Amino acid sequence: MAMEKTVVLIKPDAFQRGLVGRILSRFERKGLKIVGMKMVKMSPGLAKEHYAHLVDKPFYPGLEKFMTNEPILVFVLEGQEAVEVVRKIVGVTNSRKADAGTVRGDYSMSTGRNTIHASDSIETARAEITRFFAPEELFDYNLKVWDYIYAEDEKE
Ligand code: DAT
Ligand code: MG
Repeated sequence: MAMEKTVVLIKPDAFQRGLVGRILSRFERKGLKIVGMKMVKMSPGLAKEHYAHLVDKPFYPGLEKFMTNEPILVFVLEGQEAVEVVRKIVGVTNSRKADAGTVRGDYSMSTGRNTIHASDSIETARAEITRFFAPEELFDYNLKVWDYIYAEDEKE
């Protein structure tokens, strides 16, 4: 068990479909702490860095166009084992295979239009935090309900 930070992007399809608030509220009600948040327009260079593992795939040009044409919402969530917890809430890449109850399982029918991104490991999360946020854009504030979200031995 470890306190972790992870990055979520809400993609342009979720903006167009009016899903931003509903998606965000799922993480809030789970008990994850929002420690940074902003709207950004990804540049093609940033997209190539963010999707470095996919730049050689045939679908990459379409992915880059989709992700850079319109703004996205990017935020950092903090909590115990946050990387794994958030990936579980997001669901698998192909939304048609994603479990009901996950964001992708409930809100989308597609792989290329799957509403959301989340860091896939602690190392990726670290890289994505520095990719999208300056240090002063992250907030280390006291969440007063922490005492009710976690037991005494779960807060560190
Ligand atoms: P995830 O977003 O679940 O971490 P990923 O990192 O493999 O999945 O891929 C990043 C995004 O690229 C994914 O959310 C949608 C797009 N993508 C991946 N595989 C694809 C495919 N076969 N066809 C179209 N788009 C794809
Ligand atoms: Mg990924």
